[in-house]
This record gives sequence, structure tokens and C-alpha cells, in this order.
Amino acid sequence: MKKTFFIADLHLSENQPHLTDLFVQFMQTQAPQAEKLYILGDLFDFWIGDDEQSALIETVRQQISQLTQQGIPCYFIHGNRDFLLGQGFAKSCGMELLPTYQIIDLYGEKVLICHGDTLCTDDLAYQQYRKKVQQKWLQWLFLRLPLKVRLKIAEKIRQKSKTDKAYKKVEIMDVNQHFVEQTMLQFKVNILIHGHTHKQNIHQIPPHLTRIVLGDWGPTASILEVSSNGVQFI
Ligand code: LP5
Ligand code: MN
Repeated sequence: MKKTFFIADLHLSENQPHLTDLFVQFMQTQAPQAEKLYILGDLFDFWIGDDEQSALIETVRQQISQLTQQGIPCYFIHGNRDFLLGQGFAKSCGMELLPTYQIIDLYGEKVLICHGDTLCTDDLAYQQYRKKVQQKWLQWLFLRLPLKVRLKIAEKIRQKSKTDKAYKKVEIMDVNQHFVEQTMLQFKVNILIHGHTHKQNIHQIPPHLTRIVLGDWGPTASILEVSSNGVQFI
């Protein structure tokens, strides 16, 4: 039976080797059984440029390469932590970068996929920050700074994000229901798959909309399997 896997929010980092181990295990055992793999952002804890080198980055590159070389396409939508991941890394492992919103055909059903941060419209501080860091000229400039400086800036943003989050209401950091429904209407889809909020669930929105939320990775992985039989988290 043909199936497609969706993952997001692994937040891979050198500090959490068990997450990398889980990812390698998934890429070696389950991913090869799929016909396609979609990574819906925040694969990495943060990304400061394709020129950064580390054992972790090499492991991930190798794992994705192995999959795509077996003829299994791997697609990537940027998350709010790895939005700077570029064609350099993607091409080096045969991964295809997709835009913020993408409509895909899943066993005869039109499905909208995205990371999910853009759906959290009540988080005004985040949306203002996102607008700034999405500016191409600023990204161009940032990517030309020495790696050490980029790392320092990223650390500063991460710190500010942590302190800000401590004061934000949980509801503010979730998706805005009205915006979700508007977006699904605009893209003319009945099914939406996203990550970012880490609240793994399948929401039925009456009368006929379905919002599937991927979970983050911790002690265990969160993998969504979709086939002609339906959807399930494995
Ligand atoms: O990721 P998570 O779940 O912890 O929190 C997010 C939002 N936070 C972020 C920040 C990331 O975690 C860290 C990003 C590292 C980036 C590396 C490269 C950066 C280069 C920039 C080059 C142009 O996304 C958090 C949300 C939360 O999700 C829930 O949705 O609330 O948002 C915030 O906390 C944002 C703060 O409210 C505002 C931060 C202002 C920082 C000001 C820096 C100005 C830009 C300077 C650019 C050089
Ligand atoms: Mn995210």
C-alpha cells in the first residue's frame, strides 16, 4: 500500500543527540517504505546558513541523500527556526524546497500543507518579528556576516523569544481559528496539515474541514502516515 509521511518540529541540535538518533532510525526503517516524505519545518533547532558545518548537519544531509537516491522524494517547508535553510543544503541532498503554503494531491484529496507559524495571527509580536526577518535584503546581509556573529545574533533572538514566550498566553501562541478557516477557503481545500504548535491532533471543524497538527519530537517521534486508507499517527 502506498503511503506518505509527514514530520515537523524535530528541532535537531548537537545538544540533543537522542533526537538525531530517532531521526536516523526513522530514515533507515520507516521512511524508505513511503512514496514521499514531507518535512514541514523546524527540522533543525536553528539554521544560520548553508555554510555552517557540523557532524549533525552532515548526518542529516546523508540521511536525506540516501532516501532521495532511493527515488523517494523529500520535500521541505521552512519553519520559523530554519527559514534560512537554502538551495545549497537542499540540492546537496536532493531535497525540494516548497513555498510557505503548498497544495498537494494526497490519494485523490487536495490538501494544504504549511509549517503553521503563519496561522498564529494572534501572536502579534511574533508576526511583526517574522515580517522583519523574512525581508530578503536583511537575510542577504545576515548571511554575509561571519558565522560567529550570526550565531551570536541567533542566540540573542532565541533568548528574547524564550523570555517573551513566558509572558504570552497559551491561546495566543495557537492558530487563529478564523484565519485557518479563511485560509482553507482561499486555497479551496478541506484538509490542512501543519506543525509548529506541537499540539498533535486531528481536528474536525464542522461541517467538513479537517486540520491535522503534527507533534514535535521528544522521547518519541511524531510521524503522520497518510494512505488511501486514511490518516494515522505512528
Ligand atoms: O520556536 P519557538 O516555538 O520557540 O517560538 C516561536 C517564536 N520564536 C521564534 C524565534 C526562534 O525560536 C529562534 C530563531 C532563530 C533564528 C536563527 C536565524 C535568525 C536570523 C535572522 C536573519 C534575518 O520564531 C515565538 C512565538 C512562538 O513560536 C509561538 O508561535 O511566540 O516568537 C517570539 O517569541 C518572537 C518574539 O515575540 C519577538 C522576538 C523579537 C526579536 C528581535 C530581533 C530583531 C531582528 C534582528 C534581525 C537581525
Ligand atoms: Mn515552529
